[in-house]
Amino acid sequence: MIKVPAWLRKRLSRRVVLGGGLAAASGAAIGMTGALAQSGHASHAGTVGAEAKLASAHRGAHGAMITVGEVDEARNGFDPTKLLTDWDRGTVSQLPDGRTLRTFEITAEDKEIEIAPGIMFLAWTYNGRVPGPSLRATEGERLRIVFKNYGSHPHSMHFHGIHAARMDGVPGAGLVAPGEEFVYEFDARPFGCHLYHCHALPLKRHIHKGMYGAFVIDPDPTRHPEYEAVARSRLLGTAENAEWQELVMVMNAFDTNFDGKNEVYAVNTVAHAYAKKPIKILRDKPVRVYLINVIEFDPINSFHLHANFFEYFNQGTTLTPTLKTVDLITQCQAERGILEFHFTEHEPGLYMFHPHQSEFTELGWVGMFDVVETVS
Ligand SMILES: [Cu+2]
Repeated sequence: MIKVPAWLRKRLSRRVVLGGGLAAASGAAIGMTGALAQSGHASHAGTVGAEAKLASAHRGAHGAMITVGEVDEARNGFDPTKLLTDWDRGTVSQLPDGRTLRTFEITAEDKEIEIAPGIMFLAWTYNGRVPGPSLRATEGERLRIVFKNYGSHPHSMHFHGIHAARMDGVPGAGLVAPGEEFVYEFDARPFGCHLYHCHALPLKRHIHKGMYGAFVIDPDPTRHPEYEAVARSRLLGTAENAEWQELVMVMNAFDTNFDGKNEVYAVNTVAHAYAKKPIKILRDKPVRVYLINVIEFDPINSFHLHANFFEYFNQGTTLTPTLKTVDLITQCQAERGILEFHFTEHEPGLYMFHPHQSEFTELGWVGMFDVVETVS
């Protein structure tokens, strides 16, 4: 196999993506995949074989409709694989009445990010990443979010949760001018899989520029005696929770030419990230996905899991499933929920997940679970 030097690999990959289109790049893609596999360029050496297999599978399944080349994760400052499990738990202290006060510090910043190989997007970010940090708290805590706007436009943080009108993060109630600061404070409730986003106007522009993130409130088991075991399994830090493989997936999209339509779709921003680097799943451990849809311009998004079915907790606000034994759910903007499934009885291998809007898949939103035997 011919070894392609790194500089040429980079130039080639960008040229084919930008100039030739994805389908026309199939020949180059085959060559590139070989080069990547041989050079061990992937950050996880163990996934190289899986990537090569996957690239091959994709050429068959989607006619090479997959991005070619790599996104510079170091320059972006975030790695889609790490985003899956990267929870921001803030800092914790105790209030005089004994309750827990959890404090998060968030800044708004303008930042150019790479959303597909060679495709840059001038984003507005929370803490320099898209999606913003995945905030995680426990039901009943007092939350304090210190928000500083270092961006070039007014921004806010509007939380999907229960709070006072003056904490709503809308114009007149927590909209923050550039260089200013605001402190949002409210109780963490109800438990569930929520989100926060900027509520400055025009709303669809501020959201789609990258100003959104997961906001998960774990149930307090002592408040749910009838489902205490389930609540404990949802509570980060417990032994019961450690039995699960939890992933946060924010379905997003980008209008790169300001025509009111999206050109690139993804989970956690980078097109085809989890198709190229499948998500490792230990076969014996159940999986819980916190799934949030924030795409603008398209009225609906969906999540379909191949070769398996799952239970679904709409908005995560119940401890019993709201849908049982489904392999597809739909979400409109800001809709979200929790998926629970397992591969215990499956043979190891690559299991695909994607929306059932095929166009979204071809434009970046498709991934793979790499189910492996549990390593003892
Ligand atoms: Cu904004």
